[in-house]
Amino acid sequence: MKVLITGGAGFIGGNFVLRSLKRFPKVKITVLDTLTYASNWQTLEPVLEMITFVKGDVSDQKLVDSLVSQNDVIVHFAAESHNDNALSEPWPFVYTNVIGTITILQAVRLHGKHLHHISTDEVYGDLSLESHQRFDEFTAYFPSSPYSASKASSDHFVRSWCRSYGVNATISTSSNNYGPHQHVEKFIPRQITNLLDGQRPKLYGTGTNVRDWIHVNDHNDAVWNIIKRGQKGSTYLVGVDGELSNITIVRMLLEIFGLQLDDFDHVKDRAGHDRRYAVDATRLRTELGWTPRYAEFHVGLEETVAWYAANETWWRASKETTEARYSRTGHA
Ligand code: NAD
Ligand code: TDX
Repeated sequence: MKVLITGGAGFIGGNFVLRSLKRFPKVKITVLDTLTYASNWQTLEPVLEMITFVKGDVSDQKLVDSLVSQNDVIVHFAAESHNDNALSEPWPFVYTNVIGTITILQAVRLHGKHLHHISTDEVYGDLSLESHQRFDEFTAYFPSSPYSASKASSDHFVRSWCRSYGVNATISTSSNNYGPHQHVEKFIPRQITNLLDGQRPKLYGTGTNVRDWIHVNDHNDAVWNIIKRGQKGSTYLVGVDGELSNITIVRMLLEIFGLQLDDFDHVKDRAGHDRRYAVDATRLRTELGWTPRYAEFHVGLEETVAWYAANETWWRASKETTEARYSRTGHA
C-alpha cells in the first residue's frame, strides 16, 4: 500500500508516520507538508531515509494531483490547528483547512483514491458542564470558533464530494490528543515545558473547562482501523472516555513535579471558550473492534512528561516565540 500523509511533520501526522513505519513496515509513505511554524523537522529526521518527503502546500492543485495519482490512500492531517491563532488571524484557517481540503478532494475524485479525512470533535460545538451528554455520529454540527468552523466546513465538503461524485472517503472526528511531539503552544506541552523551565502553569479563566483526552497513538491506531475496515462515506468518532477539567490536569502535573497543588496562575480566558467536549466512540469499538492502549490517562501523562524532559532540543526553539505570543494576547 502507498500512503500519502499530509501534515506529516506536525504532531498527530508525525506520530502517525513513526507508528506506521513500526507497525506496517511494508507500507510506502510519502509526506506532504509545507513546514509551517507548527511543524518540527526533528520529528521526521530519524526516518527520512524510510519515507519520501515533499515540501509543499495542500492547496497546490498541480502538486497534489501528481502525489495523489501515485498513492492508494491519502490521510489528510494538514491543517492550521490552534484555536488561539484562529481567533487572532482566521484567514490561514480558511486557506488550509477549507481550500486545502477541497484541493485534495478534487485530486481524489480525479484519480479514484481513498481519502481519510482527519476531523475534530470541536465541529459539534460544546456541551454544558452539568449534562452527561456526549457527541455521537448523529449530533448536529454547531462549531463555535473560527478554527472549528473551518474544520466543520471541510467535513461538509468531504461529505458532499462523497454524495455528489461518489468519492471514497472516511472521516474520523477525534477528541483532544496528547503525547510526544506536540507543539508547546498547546495546553499540556505548554504546562509541562513551563514546569521544566521553573515557570508556573497558566490556566485560562477558571480552569473548569473539560476536554476528552486521548493518547495520540490510540487515535492513530483508530485511523488505521478506519482505513482498513471503515465503511465508505462514514464518520467515526474517536475517544476514550477521557474527560478531565483543565485544572485537574494542571494539578496532576504539579503533583508529578512534586510542587504545591496551587502553584499555578489564572490568566485571561479564551474568547468564546468551549466549555466541554465528550465523545461517544461506541461505533468505532463495536463495528471496527478498536480498543485503546492508553486507557489510564495518568500513565500517558507521566510518559509525556518524561518525553519532554528528555527531548528539550525538540521543543526549546519554539518556546520563547510561543510565550512571547501569549504575552501579547494576555495569556501569559
Ligand atoms: P499541527 O498543527 O501539529 O500540525 C499540522 C501540520 O500541517 C504541520 O506540520 C504543518 O506544517 C502542516 N500544514 C499546515 N498547513 C499546511 C498546508 N497548507 N499545506 C501542507 N501542510 C500544512 O496539527 P495536529 O495537532 O497534528 O493536528 C492534525 C490534524 O488533526 C488537524 O487536521 C487537526 O484539525 C486534527 N485534530 C487535532 C487534534 C489535537 O488534539 N491536536 C484533535 C482532533 C483533530
Ligand atoms: O495555556 C493554556 N491554558 C489553558 O487553560 C492553553 C494553551 C490552553 N488552555 C485551555 C484551553 C482549552 O480549554 O486548555 C484546553 C486545551 O487547549 P488547547 O490545547 O489549545 O486545545 P483545544 O482548543 O481544546 O483544541 C485541541 O483539541 C481539538 C486542538 O488544538 C485542536 O486542533 C483539536 O481539534
